[in-house]
Amino acid sequence: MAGNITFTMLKPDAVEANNIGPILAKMNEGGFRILAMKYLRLSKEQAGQFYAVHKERPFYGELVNYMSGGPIVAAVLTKDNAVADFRKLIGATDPSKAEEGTIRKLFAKSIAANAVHGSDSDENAGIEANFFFSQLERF
Ligand code: 3AN
Repeated sequence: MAGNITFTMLKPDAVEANNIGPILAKMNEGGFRILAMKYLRLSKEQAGQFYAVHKERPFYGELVNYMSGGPIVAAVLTKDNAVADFRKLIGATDPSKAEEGTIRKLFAKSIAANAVHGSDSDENAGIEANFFFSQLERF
């Protein structure tokens, strides 16, 4: 059965462009409620740990530098069928391929600076939420 939480980050490009408010509004309009949220800057080590699954990919170094290069917003969101519905709401990884009206189509600058992260499975949603938040920080 599909789970009801997903994990997201508003990436450094979205924060820098002052798009935290508009992007959160899109998430709310898409039916997502916020269970936990924080504003922080990842160290290189933390970004490397978060993206460890991509260690072998050619863009790993760029991704780690990028994600530790400025503040982000990390959040746990809830909705029925959260993971799949959220990935539909954010659109394709490459914003030039993202559907009209999706968050990445509206706000992302490039495949690396693509405005938001969304978990790709229920299992990873749990792992990623636990990376940033303790049980006590969720409502
Ligand atoms: P998604 O975030 O859509 O699940 P993944 O898991 O394939 O995409 O990639 C994780 C992150 O790595 C992306 N959000 C993006 O920031 C970055 N990334 C993916 N592909 C590339 C690429 N070809 N060049 C640079 N960065 C990339």
